[in-house]
Amino acid sequence: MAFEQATFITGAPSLNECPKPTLPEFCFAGRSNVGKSSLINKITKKRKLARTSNTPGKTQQMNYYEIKDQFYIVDLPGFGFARAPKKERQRWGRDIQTYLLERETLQLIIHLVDARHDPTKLDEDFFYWMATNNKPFAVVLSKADKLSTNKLGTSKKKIRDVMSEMNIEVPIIPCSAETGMGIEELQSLIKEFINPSEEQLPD
Ligand SMILES: Nc1nc2c(ncn2[C@@H]2O[C@H](COP(=O)(O)OP(=O)(O)O)[C@@H](O)[C@H]2O)c(=O)[nH]1
Ligand SMILES: [Mg+2]
Repeated sequence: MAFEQATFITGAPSLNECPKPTLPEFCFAGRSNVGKSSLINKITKKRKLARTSNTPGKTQQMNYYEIKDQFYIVDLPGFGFARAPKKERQRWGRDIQTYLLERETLQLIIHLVDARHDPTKLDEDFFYWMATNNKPFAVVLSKADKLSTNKLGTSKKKIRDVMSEMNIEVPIIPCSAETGMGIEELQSLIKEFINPSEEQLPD
C-alpha cells in the first residue's frame, strides 16, 4: 500500500463540511502539540503535508488527507487549544464527539499521548469514553525518541495499567516522527482496519 500517495483534501471547519463518507477513515486525536501532524507526515513520507494546511491560531478544523482512492487520514484539532475562544472550544468538543460517535466510515481512532508524560485525566476520560462507546482505538506514545528504552517501557506499562483498570485492551505503539520508530507497526495496524463492509463501498 502506497501511504506516500497522500494529498490534502480539505480542512473542514464543521462536521457537515467533511467529505462524503465514501472511503474508510482513520483519525489522529490528542492534545495540541503532542505530534499528530508530524506523525501523519512521517507515515506518508511527506514532510510538509500536514503542516502546510494547518495555520496555528486559525479556526480549528479537521484536516482531511486522502491516500489515493483507498482511505482518509484525518488530523483532528487538539484538545486544550489555548487560542480558541471558549464558545468555539465547546462547539468543537461537541462536534468532535459527534464525529467520533457517528462517522460511519471511521475505522480506527489513533490517540496520541506524549511518551514523556503520564496520561492526563482528559486522556483517561477519552479512553473510557471510547471503550464504553465500543469505538476501536489505539494509543500512540509519541516522541518516543526522547526517552531511553527503559523509560519507554515504564511509560507503556503506565498506560497499560490505566487501561487494564478499566478493562480495556488496545494496541499501544511507541512512535517517533524523528527516527521512524513504530511507523511500520502503525501502518500495519491501519492496513488491518481497512476493511469496509459491503454497504460502505463506493458504487
Ligand atoms: N523529538 C520529537 N519531536 C517531535 C516528534 N513529533 C513531533 N515533534 C515536535 O513536537 C512539536 C509539535 O508537533 P506537531 O506535529 O505540530 O503536533 P500537533 O499539534 O499534535 O499536530 C513540533 O515542534 C514537532 O517538531 C517526535 O516524534 N520526536
Ligand atoms: Mg497539528
